[in-house]
Amino acid sequence: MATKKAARPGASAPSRKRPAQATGGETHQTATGKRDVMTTAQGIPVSDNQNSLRAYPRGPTLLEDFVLREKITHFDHERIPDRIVHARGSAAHGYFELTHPLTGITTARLFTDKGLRVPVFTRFSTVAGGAGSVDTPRDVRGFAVKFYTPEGNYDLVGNNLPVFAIQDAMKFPDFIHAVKMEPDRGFPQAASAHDTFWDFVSLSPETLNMVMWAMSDRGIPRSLRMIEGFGIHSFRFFNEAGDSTFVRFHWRPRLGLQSLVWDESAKLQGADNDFHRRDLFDAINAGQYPEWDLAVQLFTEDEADAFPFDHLDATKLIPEELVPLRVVGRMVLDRNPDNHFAENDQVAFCPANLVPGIDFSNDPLLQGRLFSYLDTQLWRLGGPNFTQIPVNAPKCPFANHQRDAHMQMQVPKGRVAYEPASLDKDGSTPNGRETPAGFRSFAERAPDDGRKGRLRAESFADHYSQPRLFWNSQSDVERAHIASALVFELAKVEDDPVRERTVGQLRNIDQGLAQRVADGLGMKALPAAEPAAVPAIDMPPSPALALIGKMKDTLEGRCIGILVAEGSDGKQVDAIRSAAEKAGAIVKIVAPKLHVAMKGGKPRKVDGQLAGTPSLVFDAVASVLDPAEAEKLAKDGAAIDWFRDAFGHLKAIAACGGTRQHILKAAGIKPDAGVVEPGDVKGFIKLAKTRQWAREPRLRTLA
Ligand code: HDE
Repeated sequence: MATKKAARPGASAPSRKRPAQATGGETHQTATGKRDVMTTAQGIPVSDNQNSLRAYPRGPTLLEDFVLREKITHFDHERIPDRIVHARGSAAHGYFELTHPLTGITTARLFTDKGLRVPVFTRFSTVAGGAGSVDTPRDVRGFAVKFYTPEGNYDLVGNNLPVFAIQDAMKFPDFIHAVKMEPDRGFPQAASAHDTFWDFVSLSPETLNMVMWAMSDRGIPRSLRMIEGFGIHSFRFFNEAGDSTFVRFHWRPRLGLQSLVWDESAKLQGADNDFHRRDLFDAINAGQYPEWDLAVQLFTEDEADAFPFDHLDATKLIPEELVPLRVVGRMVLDRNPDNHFAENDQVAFCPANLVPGIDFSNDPLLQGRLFSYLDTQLWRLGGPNFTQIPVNAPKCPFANHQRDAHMQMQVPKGRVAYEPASLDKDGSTPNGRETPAGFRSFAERAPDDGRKGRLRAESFADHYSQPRLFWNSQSDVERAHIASALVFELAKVEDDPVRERTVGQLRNIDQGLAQRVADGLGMKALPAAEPAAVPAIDMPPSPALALIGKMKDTLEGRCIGILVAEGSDGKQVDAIRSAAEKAGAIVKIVAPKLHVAMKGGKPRKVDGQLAGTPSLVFDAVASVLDPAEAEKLAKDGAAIDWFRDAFGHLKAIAACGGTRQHILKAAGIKPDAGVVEPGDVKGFIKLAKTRQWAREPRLRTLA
């Protein structure tokens, strides 16, 4: 039988370059591109990376093909277990700089050495979805910072909400099982709008404070650069004399807070799964480095005793009116990861990573976390040597007698891996007895009447006062969004008793809220209030808990889209672009085709094609169109949606005559005060800095 000739489709010519000669001890890292020929993991040059080894041209593949086997084997093992929570994340490198030292309060150099700059690695995440889920579901966002300090790694592993959903670590697996996809059907992914979540909530009133926060627009942030961060639990600082002060940590974004509106966040899940990840990456690439102030709330044990709640309860925040915030430093994120897996996936944060001068409090949720993170990382990263992975390794010297285990990357020398030891003649092994600056725990005095038991302190019993405080601190727009979010979520619940019980819980927070939600759901009567162990007390509203008040009227860090087509007035486009850029925005030109010739100009490449660049990805939009082109676009669904969505999502619009006459008309949009002429550049820039809240009641029914 005739055999076909051995063709090598797709094969590149074998490299003629000779592999660099390795001398003793030299390493060549193909992954870092240092070697100019491809090799196997054993360093053997590969002659053909396109074709496997065949017995003859159309014959079977040979088992001896170690190049193929190694390549496939490595690929087969590329995935490691997802984080059980916070699986989807986006991260960046940067630095923290101490501006206002806390001298006399803590010995931690991070907080005492004025001007000290330490590298940080920060990871933001959603909680419920898998690593491949979308960026904009309604969810809490993780905000975890690893400080590589001169005294070792300090991890502040927080969230973008100041309170948590449960009081005791014992309930964490239940809470997470309830929010994740339901186990029999495997959906919904990355969403709390389903029965098991609301079942748990309705039976566990301690969740309500966080649920109120999550139902607010803080649950759907516009950008990771525009979220706050909170350490949540109380920690302790202590000084040389051993005096202790409690501390709660807050990150405040320099760009102010900003959120999406619900319809926008839902549509973004289709338009751009990676909206937040891309936004962070692009901003850092463009040199727009996001920045946060780190502030602390400091209070003594006596002050804490006078709070109308227990600060050891992680479902409670400390109002800023009670304990003001004190800014201590700033964090700047100025470098994207080089490799998503090596850094974002392999980073291991742990609330137990503390430096001397900081200690835990007795918050029972925090105490459980101290166990969980290391435990899960041993499983996820395969053994205790994950601390040697570059993103996890301290940047200060470190030494101990820990040895061996999977994936040991170090080659410790000498006989001595223990202490005390007399065989360590040159004193080169670490000595754990002579470390006066070593980590010490705060010498807390145990109460005389303590008794062991599975207990929940009585001071943890009030579940309604703080959600009421939150509700009472919101503006009308925010209240409407919270009530509408509750209606949306509870409308997805199939089991009537779950829905009714939840509304019964809301009655304990605020009758008006419960009524609005019941009306939105079409309930004939308000369900009975759920029994409350302790009735809510009224606290004075706290403006700091509202979101809109923390938004900044600014274009800094925002993104403006300008729609153009053949024959658009290039001068007008440039005028808008330069004014927006001057105000700090990133501007992107969108057109039906990737190249357009504007009036008087040559064809130029635009930043996005209309159908693939919906107005969802912009904070405000403008259109500069030749009337004939506008007429054509009025028949294009993508163009109609561009304006319908921008208008519906309360964005400022600069629309030219052709756009108004043809596209806005086709979209059924009646221009309001948030729609200006593109010639009114000043007016547009001013409007573009905020959402057009006044438009909302005319557009949608809110609860
Ligand atoms: Fe976490 N949490 N958590 N958590 N958490 C994890 O650790 C856990 C809690 C937070 O970007 C896990 O390495 C328990 C509060 C963030 O890698 C796991 C309890 C807060 C991240 C874990 C809590 C957080 C995690 C999963 C209740 C805000 C992502 C993967 C006792 C203050 C870190 C991992 C990253 C991750 C356990 C409650 C924040 C399973 C048991 C409260 C930002 O160990």
